[in-house]
Amino acid sequence: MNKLEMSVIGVPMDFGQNRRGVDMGPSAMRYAGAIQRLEALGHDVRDEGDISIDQTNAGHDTNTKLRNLPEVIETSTKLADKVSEVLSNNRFPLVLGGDHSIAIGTLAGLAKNYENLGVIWYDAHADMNTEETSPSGNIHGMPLAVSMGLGHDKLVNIHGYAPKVKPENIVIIGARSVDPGERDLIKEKGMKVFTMHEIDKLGMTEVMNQAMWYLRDREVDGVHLSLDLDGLDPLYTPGVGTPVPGGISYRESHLAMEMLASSNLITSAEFVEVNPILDEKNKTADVAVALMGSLFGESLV
Ligand code: 6HN
Ligand code: MN
Ligand code: MN
Ligand code: MN
Repeated sequence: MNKLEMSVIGVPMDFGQNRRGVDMGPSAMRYAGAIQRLEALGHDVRDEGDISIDQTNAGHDTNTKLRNLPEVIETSTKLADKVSEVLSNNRFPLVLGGDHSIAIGTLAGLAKNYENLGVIWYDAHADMNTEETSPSGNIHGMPLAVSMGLGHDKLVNIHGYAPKVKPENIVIIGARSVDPGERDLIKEKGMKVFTMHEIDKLGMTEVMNQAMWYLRDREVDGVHLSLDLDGLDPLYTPGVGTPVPGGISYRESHLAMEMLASSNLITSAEFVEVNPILDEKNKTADVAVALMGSLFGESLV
């Protein structure tokens, strides 16, 4: 693959859900050697450090079911600023989470610079809830809906415009825990979803080929990979807050990343939901970093 000028942005965020610890995800992935792994592949890697997150005002009442709404708005805005800055320096943004609510900020920063952005959402979940449909009030279950323009006004309008992504430019891969309201939305918008059923039936090679051709046919001008580590089976990535059995295997995930690498389609990426407190000896961060290796050009021989 092409040598990239990359900027790594850490987002130590755990306000998008109710289990502490996922804010240590960026450290865990750095500890697992993320920067060195990418440098060894010949990329020019700049570690931009972490977005600063105010921990002091957590948990105040906001008159809404949305947990920690002000903190999520503030962090999303800062992250969107940072991602736009990285893009304006012609660098490839690689975002390390943090819970999946950070995708609201990542996509807000990206969408300004792309007119027809494509998104690959690698996840056990659809993350398409709204305040009305959410069973939990956790904003990490909402970033795709928000980015399509559905949800709380202030989340939807980060950076002053909406929507960030068109539903028909999104491909979900690995879904196996989808709430009723999310199902309705997927049907209503006619979205492209490869559930575990399709992965079992078609195999990962065919799923990835179909996903990539689908996005090329949409004539996207960039593709963001948002990889939630709970997309994999918890056997391989136990350190996540919302594990769902019956997930994508380690090798299927590497294959998917390798296919993306040789396609040169991906223009930004994020790795989210690594929670070292729930992990077994940093296993999940190790897997995240190994997948980064494959996504950015490592080969087996
Ligand atoms: N994630 N659908 C559930 C909810 O609370 O909305 C789980 C969401 C999980 C979100 O893993 O990024
Ligand atoms: Mn914290
Ligand atoms: Mn998930
Ligand atoms: Mn997710």
